[in-house]
Amino acid sequence: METNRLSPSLAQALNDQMTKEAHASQIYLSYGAWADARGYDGIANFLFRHAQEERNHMMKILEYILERGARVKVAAIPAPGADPTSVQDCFEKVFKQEIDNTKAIYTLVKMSLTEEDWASWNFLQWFVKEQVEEETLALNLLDKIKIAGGEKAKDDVLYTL
Ligand code: OFO
Repeated sequence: METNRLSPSLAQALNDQMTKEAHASQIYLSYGAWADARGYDGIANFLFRHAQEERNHMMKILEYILERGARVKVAAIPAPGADPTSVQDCFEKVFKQEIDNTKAIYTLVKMSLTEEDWASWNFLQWFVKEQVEEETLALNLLDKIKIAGGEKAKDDVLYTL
């Protein structure tokens, strides 16, 4: 008897999304380490906490795949890429990362809709909502750095930030 409740393509796409969340976590870890090395403890702390959140997102997807009786395939996580060149660059990269992730979530939602897999569609709505929050958070960071002087922000202002 077939107990797998996910289509092979959706199971694969959800597994890929797990890797994307793990990748996002590594990216935020690397940015956090970069900020900490420059003495921006508050920014580093924010990025480390965000890294943990991305890992939680990965676990949420992993648990869902298992709940639906499909196979979890843990894949290699790509390296995070180059360090930011400034705090402004860091926040821009965070924003871009979240936009890319939103696109990936929307692709999954579309797949679940096409397949009429309403359980997956419902599960994915949590991520749709979460992405609105995360994009807003990233936009707020960009607003703050703009007020602080953007690329010209002085070290004491960045420290306070
Ligand atoms: Fe930054 O968000 Fe995960 O899904």
